[in-house]
Amino acid sequence: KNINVRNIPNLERAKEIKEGNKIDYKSNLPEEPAHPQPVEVRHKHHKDSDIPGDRGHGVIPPPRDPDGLGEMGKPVRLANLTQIQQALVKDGWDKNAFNQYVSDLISLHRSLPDVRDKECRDNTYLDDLPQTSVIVCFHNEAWSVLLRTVHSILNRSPPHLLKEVILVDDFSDIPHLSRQLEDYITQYPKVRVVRARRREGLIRCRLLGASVATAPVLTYLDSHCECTEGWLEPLLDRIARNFTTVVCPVIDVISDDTFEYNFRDSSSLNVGGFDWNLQFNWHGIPDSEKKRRKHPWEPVWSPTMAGGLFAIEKNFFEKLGTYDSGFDIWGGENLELSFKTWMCHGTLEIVPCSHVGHIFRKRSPYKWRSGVNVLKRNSVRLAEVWLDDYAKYYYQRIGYDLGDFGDVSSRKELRKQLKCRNFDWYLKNVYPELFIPGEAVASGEVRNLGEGSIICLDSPARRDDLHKPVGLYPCHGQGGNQFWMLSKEGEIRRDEACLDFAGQDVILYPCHGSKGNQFWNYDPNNHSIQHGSSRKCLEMARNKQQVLMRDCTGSYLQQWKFQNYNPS
Ligand code: LR7
Ligand code: MN
Repeated sequence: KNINVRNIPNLERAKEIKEGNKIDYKSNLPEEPAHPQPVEVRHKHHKDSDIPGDRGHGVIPPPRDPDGLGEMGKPVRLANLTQIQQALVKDGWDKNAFNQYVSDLISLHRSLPDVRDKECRDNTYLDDLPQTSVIVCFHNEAWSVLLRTVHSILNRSPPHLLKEVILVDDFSDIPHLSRQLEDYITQYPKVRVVRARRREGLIRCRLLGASVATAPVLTYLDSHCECTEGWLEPLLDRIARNFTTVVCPVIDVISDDTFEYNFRDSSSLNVGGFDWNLQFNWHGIPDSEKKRRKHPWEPVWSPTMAGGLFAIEKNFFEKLGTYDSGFDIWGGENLELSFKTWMCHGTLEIVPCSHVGHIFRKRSPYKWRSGVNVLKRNSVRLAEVWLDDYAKYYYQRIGYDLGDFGDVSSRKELRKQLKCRNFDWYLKNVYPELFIPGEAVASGEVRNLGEGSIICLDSPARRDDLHKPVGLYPCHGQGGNQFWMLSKEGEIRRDEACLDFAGQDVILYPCHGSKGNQFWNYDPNNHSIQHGSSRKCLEMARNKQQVLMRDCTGSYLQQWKFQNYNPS
């Protein structure tokens, strides 16, 4: 029987797949890639009770040397490497964007310290917690990193709560992830491998995992994580109390270089946000949340999730329409699920008693798709469906060039059927801290009128880019790093970064909202940008490379033009 994949909602489709109906994937390729068809790898089956060890999930882990490399999450620093070793280190970095050579030296079963707040250990969770399927998607992940993820799940999850670990291979093409992986996991009856038949990207891979999962709760992890003691119970407890709660662990940092495990203690906890490039970012806990909670170890409401590490009740996930399966490769799905959770009557929380480490990388090591801006396409789909009128602030950032983003009518229909609240409600009630560009007095590029009027203020403004002098670059008209806003409060800002002058360079600094060094006065008639406290004017250096602060003279080098100026 041929099924028209386009018309089957994700759920139904998953059922069809399970019931063994063949979907002719190639000849019926939908415009919007449908829920993919899995190939399940069969392996010989043990009964759980036959095998001791690994906390009852499989064979006994090899004896651990307490002084072994990386044990207790300690950093591994190598010295005096031979030339061959150095070449191997470099190769590991090139292939993975982390130090695979170091990872390979560390036990797959390494120990981690238990640094949860004391209350987390004493905390009594419900007796009848639901079971979970842990789903780990991977594309060309390093062996030791992937298997350490798996063992940290097996070693540190209560057996009665862990139904299965589903490894979803997103069409990897490195050999160890095929036969060797299958052979290896036969020792662990709870671990299954499912393979995508073509490169799906992480979003459809997760849907593939969900379609074969058998437990009532889905727990997703990236393929380079390590779970700490007691990570699972507090997550499942929140869902058991309210199935519309979506929960994230605290994400600790595993160093990409030394594999040191760095705990984030509950006093420095962050929640998730986003900016108008529709990029996820972290924030301190807002005051309203500090007040609502009585203890630092209590769950925190979070406007968004990072995306990779969370647990959700399977039926609730399905009710929310899972993910937009038109999202390709990477990105956007975390905001989609976050917005949906809040707007469609759920709650999104970070649970301080649950800690899972993740290797944060500085670049994406694998191939994306050629010829398309995948992230932009995903983000436009997201904006079209969920942002209502606020979509324009994202479009402003991409120069109103939406490109071909496919068909989103079924996603809009889903939103209507769920009777979700609108985005305005979300911003006002869930994320009131977010700066809304609509309230800006001026926006767009800031062009200097000296030296031929071709130079614009230009700086990246993400967290890691702050504290650096603001730059200049030929105006390109594409928004991005040349998009600035003048707020009613006199800040020149992009998202949470503000132009700040403390007597030396004009730098970008986190906006503090109390004027001072971040207060600027733009005069649309003589085009000057005068600094509040120093009374100096912003000037372009003659070399067109630097921004200076000088006494105000009215020279062309001190004249700037905001693209849009609309005081009201
Ligand atoms: O085509 C792909 N197929 C895959 O199976 C691309 C990726 N993947 C797998 C990959 O092997 C990994 O396990 O998907 C997972 C996520 O990919 P990463 O690790 O390259 O992503 P990331 O950690 O840089 O990105 C974060 O944002 C993504 C947005 O789509 C996902 O939501 C990731 O899960 C998410 N990671 C986290 O939330 C961990 C904390 C990072 C932060 C902040
Ligand atoms: Mn990751």
